[in-house]
Amino acid sequence: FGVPEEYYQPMYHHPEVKEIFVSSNVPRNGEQIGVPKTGKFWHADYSFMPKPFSFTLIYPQIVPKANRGTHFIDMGKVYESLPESTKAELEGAKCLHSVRKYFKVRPTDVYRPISEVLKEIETETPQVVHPCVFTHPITGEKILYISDGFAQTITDASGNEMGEDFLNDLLGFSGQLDDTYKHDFIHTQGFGEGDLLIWDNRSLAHCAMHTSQPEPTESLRITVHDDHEFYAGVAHENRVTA
Ligand code: 7UC
Ligand code: FE
Repeated sequence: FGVPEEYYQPMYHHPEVKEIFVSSNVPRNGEQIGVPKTGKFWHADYSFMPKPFSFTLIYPQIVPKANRGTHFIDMGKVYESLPESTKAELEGAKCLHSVRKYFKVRPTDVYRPISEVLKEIETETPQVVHPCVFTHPITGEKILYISDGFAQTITDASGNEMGEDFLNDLLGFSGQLDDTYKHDFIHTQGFGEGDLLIWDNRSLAHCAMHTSQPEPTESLRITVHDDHEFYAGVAHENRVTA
């Protein structure tokens, strides 16, 4: 599928294979492996990074009885369904992405001043800018590349902020603000033991299901870059420093 990229934070790494990202609430030999409750919000993996990856592969190891699955939204279909007037407004628009809203406090952050942690997030993962809409290099379809988890602000083609409402309206239209998860754009994909989930991280936004009652769950994840640019011109100076 492509070249694996290891997650930027070691606390997510599998102890033996660093390219594997572990989502788990099941200690092994009394030790936490990876991070519990990852990805429980709408996002596209690594959209807060200069070069997001093409595919995500998830291999569940311990499957909970309830809430087994992941919600998906095809953001290509969402773009296609937008009114022509909105498509016109999105022409040349850009979106800032950041991990700040869902950055997980690390065990080593305990007793650190929150201001210092926040500063570190901005230094290590400064906001990045991606086009609001890009063309999928393989399918040729246009993708609305925004998410509730990582999208911060949208600016129009002349660089003017388009306001919170514009972003929220787009997110609402896409189904990402529907907390019943029944929106027409939402597809919920279940999985069982032995399944391997593979998805296109360019066109699909996703949201992990996690039980509110703590049930044991563990899954392994690999993310890869394929032979194509994520979108034409990606990562040419798209890091934004304050
Ligand atoms: O802990 C998590 O939910 C991980 C998230 C902040 N990032 C996943 C990714 O690949 O973008
Ligand atoms: Fe994810």
